[in-house]
Amino acid sequence: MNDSVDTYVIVPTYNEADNLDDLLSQLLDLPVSLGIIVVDDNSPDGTGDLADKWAAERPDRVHVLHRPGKMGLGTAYIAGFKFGLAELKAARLMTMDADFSHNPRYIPDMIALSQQKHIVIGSRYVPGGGSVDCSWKRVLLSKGANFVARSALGLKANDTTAGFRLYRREVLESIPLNQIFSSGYSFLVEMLFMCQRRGWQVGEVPIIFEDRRRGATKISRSEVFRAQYTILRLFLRRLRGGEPRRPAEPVTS
Ligand SMILES: Nc1nc2c(ncn2[C@@H]2O[C@H](COP(=O)(O)OP(=O)(O)O)[C@@H](O)[C@H]2O)c(=O)[nH]1
Ligand SMILES: [Mg+2]
Repeated sequence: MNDSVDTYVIVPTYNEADNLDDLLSQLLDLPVSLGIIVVDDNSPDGTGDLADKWAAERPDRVHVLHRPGKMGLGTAYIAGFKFGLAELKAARLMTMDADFSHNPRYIPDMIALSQQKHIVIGSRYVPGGGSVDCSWKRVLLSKGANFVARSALGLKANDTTAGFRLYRREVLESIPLNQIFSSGYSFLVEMLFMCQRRGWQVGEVPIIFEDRRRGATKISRSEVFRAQYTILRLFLRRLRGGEPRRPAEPVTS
């Protein structure tokens, strides 16, 4: 472990062999020192082997978690959070897609804002943010999910479904990660719901979201269905007031 690294980026991968080399080299070239945790679900295209080569060359910076099969994006994030907190003693853990939808160039600004906010979202829906090259279906899906999450759950962030995030350590330590029921994409909404309920402060850095450069999306129709179920479940929990509600926490560094 490299003592000067206290921020780790979790990159969940399933068939991202065409993207991984470029992504890891861009991340390691950033003017901030970062570690990387690749969480690969035994990708048939060999992404896990590629990640192992990076870990062998840069053991101080690149870590790989291998899981036996495709188990969902949410559980991949959780595996990365647990490893980052327990084994790497991370002060901040970030999440991003491997497909360049989330451009590494925004990371320094996200880290800077984490001095004032507990959670930082790389956000499409704040001034200066947006999406390019995305199909209308994709934009509609994202905006629709975001609208529903905000109105049904009372989420205050502008971009509630973004997977490009930074969490300070104390945020992740406050969340019962084993109790999160979403295994897939709706994990993002569930996590934000729990964070907001605990009074953690959320900041947003504008990003331009680009459609993936290579490879195929893993969002399926059943995934969309499960996300609707998640929002319904959380909505009912909100009505029952089941989550602890705490006043806004100050940021202490
Ligand atoms: N480890 C793991 N990664 C996944 C899984 N599903 C998606 N991913 C990764 O999560 C990120 C987001 O998935 P992607 O297909 O780009 O979703 P989209 O951008 O919303 O279409 C990518 O880096 C995927 O490779 C999964 O089940 N396990
Ligand atoms: Mg993507």
